[in-house]
Amino acid sequence: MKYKSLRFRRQGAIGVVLLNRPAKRNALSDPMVAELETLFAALPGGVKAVVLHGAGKHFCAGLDLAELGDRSAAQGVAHSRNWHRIFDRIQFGRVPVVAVLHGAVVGGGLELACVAHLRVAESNAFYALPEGQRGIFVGGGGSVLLPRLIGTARMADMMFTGRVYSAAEGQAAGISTYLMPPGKGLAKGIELARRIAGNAPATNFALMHALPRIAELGQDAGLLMESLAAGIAQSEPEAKRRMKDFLEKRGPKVRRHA
Ligand code: 1HE
Repeated sequence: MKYKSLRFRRQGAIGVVLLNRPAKRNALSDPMVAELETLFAALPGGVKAVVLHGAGKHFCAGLDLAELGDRSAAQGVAHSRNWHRIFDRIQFGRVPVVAVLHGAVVGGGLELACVAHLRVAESNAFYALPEGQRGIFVGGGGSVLLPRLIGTARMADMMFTGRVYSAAEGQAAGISTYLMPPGKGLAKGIELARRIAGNAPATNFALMHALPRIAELGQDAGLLMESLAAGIAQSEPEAKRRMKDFLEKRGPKVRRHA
């Protein structure tokens, strides 16, 4: 499939998706968001994890402000709901997504990063929610997902004051969980995606679909749902094989990283 604002390539079981509108800092236009929907819906069956990154000096400048125009309240709601639907399909899709962040990760770009399942940041990344200064509000799921990563107080600060977080601050606050030197993020993202793609499918499914829901439940329902996910995963032949491999000294031990 040919895309105007995206590029897709395969590296074995890994799909690499590039936001490819560098002249506009990968700003998310309506057609580009629609392409994201098409691409994620059409992922080849053999793809088991995706790496998402941006072309040029920035990951993504957020909403394409040139399209904001003269929308009515109802049109604004519809636009936001369209992003929700598409971003939801990525978050609760078929395969885990590793976002590799560099340069500007702002507004809707940060919201897109939030739907990924893992975030690798290069040390030149920076995070902001300029919506606060532009007189608007987040509309791509940021108010739901970002507080889960960094807390409501930090998100409110970003919007109230225009505060920009550096990559190191973003790592400390919980936006990213890997911090790499400039230019090294993609290789790290692919390495992590390969590791994820090697997991048992039932484990990845539970991590994508059960864990975020369990985290929103009370203890009672949460523990029950955990038991259901655990029971299903351990009953899979794949889990039994992995357990047997360990007991028969073929499976990997847990090792501390050097
Ligand atoms: C854009 C956009 C954009 C760049 N929409 N065209 N997002 C923002 O408020 C962020 C606005 N952008 C910036 O602050 C800066 O562009 C960056 C820090 C991201 C990058 O700076 P820089 O110096 O590398 O690039 P530039 O010179 O500012 O921009 C290069 C071109 O990209 C320029 O167009 P040109 O035709 O004059 O070359 C810019 O106009 C264009 N460009 N960002 C449209 N965002 C679901 S709700 C989500 C709500 C939001 O995301 S609001 C936050 C929007």
